[in-house]
Amino acid sequence: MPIEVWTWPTPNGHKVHIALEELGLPYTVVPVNIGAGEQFKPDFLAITPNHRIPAIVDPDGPGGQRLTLFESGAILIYLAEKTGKLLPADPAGRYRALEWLMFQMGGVGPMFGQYGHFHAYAPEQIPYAKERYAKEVGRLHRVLDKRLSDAAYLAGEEYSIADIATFPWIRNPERRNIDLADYPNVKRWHDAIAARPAVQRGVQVLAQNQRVGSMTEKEREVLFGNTQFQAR
Ligand SMILES: N[C@@H](CCC(=O)N[C@@H](CS)C(=O)NCC(=O)O)C(=O)O
Repeated sequence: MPIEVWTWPTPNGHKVHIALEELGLPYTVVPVNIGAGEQFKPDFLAITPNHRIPAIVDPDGPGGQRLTLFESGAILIYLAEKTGKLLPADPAGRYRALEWLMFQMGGVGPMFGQYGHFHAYAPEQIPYAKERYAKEVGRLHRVLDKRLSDAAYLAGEEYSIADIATFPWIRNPERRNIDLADYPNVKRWHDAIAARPAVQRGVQVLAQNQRVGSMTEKEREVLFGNTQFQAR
């Protein structure tokens, strides 16, 4: 039975789409339009109390039991362990992959997200916030560049879920006013991953739903207003 992926075409969604394509696992997509507030519907809340995409339902989870899972990092670890792929087999390599996966989950994702918020979405211009997250985005690119000057991929010589988690946040660098020419090792790594057929398929999942142009008032209210913050 295919894995259900509750998702939307955003960087965190793309991680799971890419991993599933790389692994060749059968999956079906359940679109959750986060601009329209579908993340607050009871059927989605039953899978994730955090009402954020992505989440999965694997009818054939551990012990043959149905498994629901949210948080993209946990989903990537699960898919890697389910298949025995995309995580180095040797313990040191495995911890290296988990280290960079956590770096993405706790650093790159949240910081780049805040950069986007204060540069593109905040209703008022807050120079301190804009500058803080721009500096943090630059710093995180420098850390990645240094790592990738020592190794082909984040975990070492093997492509892993750490790369899959990070790539969707590095593509479209112009969104963060980043020129990858300033980070040559990140650029080399980015170009190698972007050329992978599974990655090209993964970023196309639900691509027709990607927002073009600026956010509507309704989307702004759902994502940043009372709808987002009401108790559930
Ligand atoms: N740490 C979570 C973050 C998930 C997340 O922030 N998802 C965003 C889209 S990229 C979302 O669902 N936003 C909906 C909302 O803010 O209401 C993960 O990696 O899965």
